[in-house]
Amino acid sequence: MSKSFYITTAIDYVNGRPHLGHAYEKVIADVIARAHRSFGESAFFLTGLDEHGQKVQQAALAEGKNPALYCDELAVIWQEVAAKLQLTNDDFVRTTQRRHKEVVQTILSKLYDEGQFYKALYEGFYSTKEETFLTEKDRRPDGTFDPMYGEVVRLQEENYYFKLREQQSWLIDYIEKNPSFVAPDYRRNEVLGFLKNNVLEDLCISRPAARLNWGIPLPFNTDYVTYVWFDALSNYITVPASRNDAGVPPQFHWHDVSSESSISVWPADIHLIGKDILKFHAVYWPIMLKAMGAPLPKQILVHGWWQKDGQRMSKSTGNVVDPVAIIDEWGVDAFRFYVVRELDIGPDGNWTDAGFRSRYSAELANGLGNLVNRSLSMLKRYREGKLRKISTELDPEATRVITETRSLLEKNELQRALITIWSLVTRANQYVDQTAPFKLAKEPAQADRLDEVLYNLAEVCRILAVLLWPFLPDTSSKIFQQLGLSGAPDKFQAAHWGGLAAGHTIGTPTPLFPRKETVPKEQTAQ
Ligand code: ME8
Repeated sequence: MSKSFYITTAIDYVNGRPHLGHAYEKVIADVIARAHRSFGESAFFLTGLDEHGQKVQQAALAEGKNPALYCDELAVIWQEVAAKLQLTNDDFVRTTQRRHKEVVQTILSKLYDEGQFYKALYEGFYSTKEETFLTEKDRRPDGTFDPMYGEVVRLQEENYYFKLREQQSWLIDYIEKNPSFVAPDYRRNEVLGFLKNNVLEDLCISRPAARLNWGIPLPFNTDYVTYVWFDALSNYITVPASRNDAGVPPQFHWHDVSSESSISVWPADIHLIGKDILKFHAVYWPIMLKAMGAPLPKQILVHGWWQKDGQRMSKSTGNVVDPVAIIDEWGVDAFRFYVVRELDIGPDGNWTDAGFRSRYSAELANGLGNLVNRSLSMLKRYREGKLRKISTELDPEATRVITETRSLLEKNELQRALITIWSLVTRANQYVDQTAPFKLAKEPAQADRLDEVLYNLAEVCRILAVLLWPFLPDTSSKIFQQLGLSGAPDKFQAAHWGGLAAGHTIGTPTPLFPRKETVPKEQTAQ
């Protein structure tokens, strides 16, 4: 079995419902996975949930539920949202699954046997909220700790530590020699800066079960559970390990491997994550993998954070953007389009309802929707939906857009790919205005010219459907259907001029993005 392209997302804490940030990350990963499949590669897309640890335990307790039941209930909702976003994930990992827990324990046992861990007494500060130990260095100039750490307590306890310190120079060297290991560049520089200016503390990989029991017991001392980040990061490899993956060192394969179908995906091609969890992925994770003797992922791709109206989204402020509400009102493709078009992978972004509505109306309803609807409606009206002759007038422009889109998708430049695709939408809408088919239709001497124009428009619509497949799968399928084409627009190789044959008859045009009243709801209600 040859190795598939493998993309993962962060696995989300199940301490609430998915918000815009979670949905954004998953949509980006889905676009990348779909693009690779469209290029004819096999791709494996993994997402899932991080269910152990203090945050989840506390959230469950706050609702008076035991954590297992709490997670089971929420996992259903998260998977429904994944389906609603039209994610094409090939697996969905939950860190409470037996396959994951057992492989994590195998990893821990092997590393313990090899002397990678040691036990030591810790005395100092601990943030329960962030589940992390703090030192004097973490104090602010006024002596307090950042409020993000919540309540900070003094603690004295024995724990197991993973030796990181001795890997520091190796990791710096690795990141310097592999410039694309962390992207974008400024995130790579951030990691290198951190590694060069700090001595790496060894990582505490346990929590006493007496204090926190919602976790995976350490196989060599069940008075402890595994630190949630050691547990969570492992998901990227426990899933392949539980599915007989040849890229995973055999000693980590799950003993019950026969119960899952085989895959060949490791090492991961892309771990897509948000900027806040960079250190875990670019420092701890490579060192864990090196200790396991497993090949490192090719890239950690880091996206920025969304704000709402210029403010951090938070449950307490009540300004969290709910992707489900947006999708229910505007459709899944409107959501997918806005998040990818508005925010490049890297910088931070800002959601405003006005910005969303404006893109919906300008780019989707009046741009793409109008182009497809008027092109196909005119073909229906003037030629009973039948293409009479082939023409290549817009071929050069379409071909340029196809080539550029492919190269941008290969570089994960999704926002620029959409901008490029929209240059074809705009060009084709101008072409309608310039050629004025509604006037040509009134002049019998222009019949040939009208046939040409209608062909160019229909063919541009077909090509747009193929280019848009990774981004707007629903819309792209609808365009294909309206063009009377069978099959899915899911193969990039179909993006070449001349796919529609003379004599082909299209289906029924229907608006793709209904125009919406843009007056805010509060005002209409009065
Ligand atoms: O960190 N904008 O889980 P999580 C964009 N379980 N992205 C955002 C965001 C925002 N406003 N808020 C969160 C965890 N994210 C761990 C991950 S992986 C082995 C374990 C992103 O639910 C965040 O950056 O807090 C992260 O990539 C993902 O959502 C999950 O965050």
